[in-house]
Amino acid sequence: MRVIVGHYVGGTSGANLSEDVIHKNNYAPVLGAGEGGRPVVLSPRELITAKELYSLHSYNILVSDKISITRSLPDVRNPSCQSIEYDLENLPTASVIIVFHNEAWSTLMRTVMSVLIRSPSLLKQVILVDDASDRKYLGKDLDDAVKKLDKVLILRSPERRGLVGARLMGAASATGDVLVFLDAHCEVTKGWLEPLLDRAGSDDVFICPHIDLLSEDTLSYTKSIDAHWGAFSWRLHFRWLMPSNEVMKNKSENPSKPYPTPAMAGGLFAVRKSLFWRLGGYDEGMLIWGAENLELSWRAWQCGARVEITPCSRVGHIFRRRSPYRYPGGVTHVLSSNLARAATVWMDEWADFYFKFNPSVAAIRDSQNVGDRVDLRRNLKCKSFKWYLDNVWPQHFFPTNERWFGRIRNDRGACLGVVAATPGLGGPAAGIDCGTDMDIDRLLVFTPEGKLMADEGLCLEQGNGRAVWKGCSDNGKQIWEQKGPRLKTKEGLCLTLMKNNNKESVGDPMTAKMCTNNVGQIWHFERCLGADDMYSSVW
Ligand code: UD2
Ligand code: MN
Repeated sequence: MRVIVGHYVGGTSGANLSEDVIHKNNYAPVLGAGEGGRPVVLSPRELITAKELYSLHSYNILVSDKISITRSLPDVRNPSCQSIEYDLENLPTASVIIVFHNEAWSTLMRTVMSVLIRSPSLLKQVILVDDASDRKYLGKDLDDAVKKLDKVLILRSPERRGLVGARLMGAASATGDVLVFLDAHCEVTKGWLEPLLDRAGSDDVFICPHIDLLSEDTLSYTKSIDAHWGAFSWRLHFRWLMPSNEVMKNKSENPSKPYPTPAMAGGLFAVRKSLFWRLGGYDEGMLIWGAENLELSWRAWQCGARVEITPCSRVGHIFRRRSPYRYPGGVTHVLSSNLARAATVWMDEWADFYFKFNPSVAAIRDSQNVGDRVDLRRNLKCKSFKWYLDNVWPQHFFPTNERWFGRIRNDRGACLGVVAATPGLGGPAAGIDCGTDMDIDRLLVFTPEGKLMADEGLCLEQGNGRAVWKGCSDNGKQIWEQKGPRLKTKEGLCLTLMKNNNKESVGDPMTAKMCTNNVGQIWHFERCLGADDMYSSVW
């Protein structure tokens, strides 16, 4: 299973719908609907309406409006979590901060109510930050509803600040010891807060809950895969990946223990307020959406703190395929400038790598003023990105100065690379068009131990019959030895591009076979980026 966080398309926010539809709150709970986290199934007629309304929020609003804002949810925690007793007297207090822009009423209120119902008295306040929503139902109606709720307050930003600006606004007025951030379309489950506060109390960690799935179509609550941690691709897109073997081993021995993650998804985490501010809050130069999660993760790790996930805190989140709201300035500009800022400040020589292969982001780099963030890094005496890769994410698939990096071209024309499909999904290996040597999809990392790595953490593996691209692992079938122009498996077989009579052999299958004088076994190694290039940066 793959969970998608992040989408690089700006929405229309219901542009084709009538004002009346856009501004009205249609929350009308149906008895029993969605209880226990079960899916809500619509009639064929309702499905048509739901489809029409989809662009408003990029989830099924008709379903959400039928589910009580105080619905029950399953307890999906591991039994070893359920039996932990926390010393509530000695845990810090919490301010929960929920920022939103044009969220649906029922979804937003269900987020708030789930927190109120399922948190111990350590919950000091829930701060809603309205990031310049223009929906009528989020105006006075919301004020009135909030006034009736103990501990809940609402802050309004008249201008659109983006999620970073809105979260900073919430954090600045928080009175609890720990800041707990949530997206506005979440539902927390039993016992969610205690493990977060227990860990956040230690003052050196950003602690994330285990994020479960609220279906965008039915709002059913589904457990997400246990074995995941957060990282990112060469294009700096956030990805869930298999954790290291060491983490997997610790998880099976001690399923309730928090474990480290190279990066956080971004929306859901707790941190001691003092640590949040000491490490520089957020980069205020970041617009609307995106990249702040990577920036914060790198900053935390490089500046002496940690990022972890606690499997005992379970929170459901609606992952959406596309972003429903507008991006003032355009989605590309917004994302590129955020990514440029994060990479420039934290990635050292890997920023050069990133900018080289993402020229549109590089073009925006010079217009970014990151002087104060560079000062922050210096003042906090933060470690290098190399330290981060070596120590926090040694399984990473980025090029380094010890790793060969480039394009591998078969003598018959085609290149070695992953056929474009769902990112990270892999599949049978075949010859691909060689494109240009600036094309990230044709570039491979060849590690000293013999792994052939592509972007998205895929490694070339000799499967049963065919060579395949699979998630990198310790499997010996992912080890290749370069012998002159040949790539050999441990058994001494040669990687062969089979003849299938495709043009330039693009699309032809690959497998490891007896070594012969077959030209399909001859590979040309075209080096792209050498150690010198990696270390040419300003740092
Ligand atoms: C993920 C994170 C999200 C954020 C994002 C990268 C999770 C579950 N979600 O994407 O929190 O880190 O990656 O930036 O980890 N919002 C505003 N103003 C805006 C735009 C958004 O207040 O201009 C709010 C929005 O209403 C929501 C929150 O920010 O409550 C996050 O936005 P999202 O849900 O679109 O992000 P998501 O979950 O796709
Ligand atoms: Mn979200």
